[in-house]
Amino acid sequence: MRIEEITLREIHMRLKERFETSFGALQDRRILLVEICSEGLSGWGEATVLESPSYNSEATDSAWLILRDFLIPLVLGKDIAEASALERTMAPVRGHEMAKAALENALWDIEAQQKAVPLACLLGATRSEIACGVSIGMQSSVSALLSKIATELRDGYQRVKIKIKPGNDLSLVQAIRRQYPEIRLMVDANSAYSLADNYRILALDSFNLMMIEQPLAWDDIYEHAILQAQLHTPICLDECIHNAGHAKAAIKLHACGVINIKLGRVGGHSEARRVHDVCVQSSIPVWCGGMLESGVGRAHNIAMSGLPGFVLPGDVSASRRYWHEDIIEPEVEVSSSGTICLPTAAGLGYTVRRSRIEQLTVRKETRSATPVQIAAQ
Ligand code: OSB
Ligand code: MG
Repeated sequence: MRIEEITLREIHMRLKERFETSFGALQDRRILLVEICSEGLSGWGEATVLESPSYNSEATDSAWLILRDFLIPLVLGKDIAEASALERTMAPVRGHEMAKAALENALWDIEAQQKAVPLACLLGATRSEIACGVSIGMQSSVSALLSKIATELRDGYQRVKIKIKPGNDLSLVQAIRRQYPEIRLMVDANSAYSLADNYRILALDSFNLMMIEQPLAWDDIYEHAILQAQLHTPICLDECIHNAGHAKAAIKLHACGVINIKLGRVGGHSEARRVHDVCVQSSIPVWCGGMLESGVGRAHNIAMSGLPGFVLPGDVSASRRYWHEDIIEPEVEVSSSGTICLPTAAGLGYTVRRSRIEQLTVRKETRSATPVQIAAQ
C-alpha cells in the first residue's frame, strides 16, 4: 500500500449532553480525522484526543502538530506491505499514541478493503456481535443520575458505569444499589484518588461492583498493586496502560484484574491486539474503552471488540447517545438486548459521510507524495 496522500482535518461536533468526569467537563468536541489515499482506496482514522491534555498528555492541537510536522512526513510516499508494519515507520516519534493510531488505523481500513474483508475479520474477530455498556457522566443530582440509569437500562445496555470523585462516590453507589441491587455496575475515578484516601475506595468494596476503574494516578501502576491487595473488587486499569509492556507489568504486579483497551491510548490496532493477547494469556478479561468518538473512531472500536478476549461489555454505545447526527452511515445502533452487530461490508463497514464531514470541517491540510521516480536503468 503506497501512501499517496494524507488529509488531516479538524471537525467540530457538539455532544448532545455535557459529559463530566473527575478531570472536567466536555461538550464541544474538536475531533481530528485522518484520511489516507492509497492505490484508489481511501481509509479513515480518528485521533481520539480530548481538547486538553487532561485524560492523557495529548490534546487536539498537539496531535495536529505531531501529525503534520512529524508523523505525516515519515509515512508519506512509503510503500507499506501491511498496516501492522506502519508502527516501525513511525517509531522515531516517541509517545503521541493517539496521533499515531489515527494513521495506523486508517491504513488498517485500507488493507481490509484491499483484501475485501471486514476490518474485524482482518484483526481476528471471533464473534459476530459485541456487548455494549454505557459510561454516564457526573450528573447534577442523585435523582438525575438514577433517571439516566433507568433510561439506559430501558434501552437494553448490559452494564452501567458511573464517574466518581472524592465526596461523589459512596452516596451514589449506595443510592444506585438501593434501587438496582443486581445490575452490572462499575465506577470510573479517572485518577481522582491517592493511596492516602484509600478508605474511600475500600468503602465501595461491598457493593458488588464489577470493577473500579483507574482510581489512582494516570501514570501509576505500583500503587494500584498496593490498593488491589486491599480490595476484593477488581481494579480496571485505563489511563496507565499504553502498551503491552505496561499490561504485562500491571498483571505481574497484580495491580488489576481487568484492563480496558482504547485504540488511541495504545497507539492503534497492532498494539491493541498485543495488549489483548497479553491479557488473554493471563486470563485477564478486557473490554473496549471509549473517548466520546465520532462514527469513525466508533467503527474502529466496534471492529476491535470482535476479538475473543473482549468478554466484558465495552463503552461502545449507539451514535445517538452522543450526536444528533453522526458522520457515518448507517449510524451505530444498539439492539434491545444491548448488542451491536459487527458490520459485514469490507473495511470499516460503515460509509463515511464526506459531505457531512466537509460541513463540520474547520481546518484541513492535504499532503501528497511526489510521484514514484522511475529509476534510471
Ligand atoms: O475514562 O473511560 C474514560 C470519556 C473521555 C475520557 C475518558 C473516559 C471517557 C468515558 C466515556 O468514560 C466513554 C464513551 O462513552 O466514549
Ligand atoms: Mg476510564
